[in-house]
Amino acid sequence: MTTTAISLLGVPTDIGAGARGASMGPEALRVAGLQAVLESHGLAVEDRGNLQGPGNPWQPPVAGYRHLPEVLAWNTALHDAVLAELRRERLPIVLGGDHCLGLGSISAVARHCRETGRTLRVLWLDAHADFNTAELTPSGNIHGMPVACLCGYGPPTLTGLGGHTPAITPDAVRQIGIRSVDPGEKRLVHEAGLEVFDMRYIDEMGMRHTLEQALKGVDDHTHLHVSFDVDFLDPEIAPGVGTTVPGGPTYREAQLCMEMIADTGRLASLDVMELNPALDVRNRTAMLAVDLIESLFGKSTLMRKK
Ligand code: 6HN
Ligand code: MN
Ligand code: MN
Ligand code: MN
Repeated sequence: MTTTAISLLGVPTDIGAGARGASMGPEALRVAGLQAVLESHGLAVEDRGNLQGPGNPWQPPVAGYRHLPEVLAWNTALHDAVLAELRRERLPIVLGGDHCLGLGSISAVARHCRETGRTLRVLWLDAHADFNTAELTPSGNIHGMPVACLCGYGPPTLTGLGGHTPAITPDAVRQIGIRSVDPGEKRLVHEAGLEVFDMRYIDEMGMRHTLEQALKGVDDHTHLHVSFDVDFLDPEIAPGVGTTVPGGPTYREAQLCMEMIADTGRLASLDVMELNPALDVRNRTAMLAVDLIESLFGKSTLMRKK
């Protein structure tokens, strides 16, 4: 059974990013018609508005972290908001905001899974592995660190956000679309045993096989969480992000990815991250994101017999 009561949670911050502007992401997704599109598929959607948190002081990193106290404040607020929605049996869609917010979102999802005896599967759709630590990061930007923090590599304030350290183990995660990993980060990804379907894998095996592998083992007890970093998409079709990397999935590949996730019927929470309207062209990337989210919630060209 899929939960169809949806809550939109806007988190207007770029506190973990290296470019300003993802703070405008929630509004751009609203302007692109996200709520109406979901409602057109019979889903009940409530927009909870935006969470609040500290402004972006735009400071250099301190001991390997940029804006650590502010990142903690935003993620604590998000953790609490996501957990509240899940406990009411609603499906939260987090409108980012930069990807440091994956930490608050997924630590709440992991906590809810522990409370309800579900198995968590996280699909991390991204150009980047987001598996840096203070020692490994080339930038100090915490949006490059959330998966590592969730797996217990990071400062105790962040790794313990959901009341349990680590929040998740690497075997809960499947990364898809990866094509930019820093040298030290690469070592840690291997050491941790993270399962990564990088672009080379997708090129060779195709998106269909990739998703079949990434979804293997998903069953009636699975809580499926999708963390969709919009820079997952090829920058030719999705220019509105701060950290573009060439060679991402095409429109058709991305659609198939979303449709195959929808087919599981297990999607129970979603992040839409890193959309940066300051870098977009006439809200095109936001509209593309909404189009793909529509597929994630079951839009398909023709009715399909199950
Ligand atoms: N994102 N690996 C780079 C860094 O600075 O750590 C880029 C991270 C990008 C993070 O897109 O969510
Ligand atoms: Mn639940
Ligand atoms: Mn990311
Ligand atoms: Mn990314």
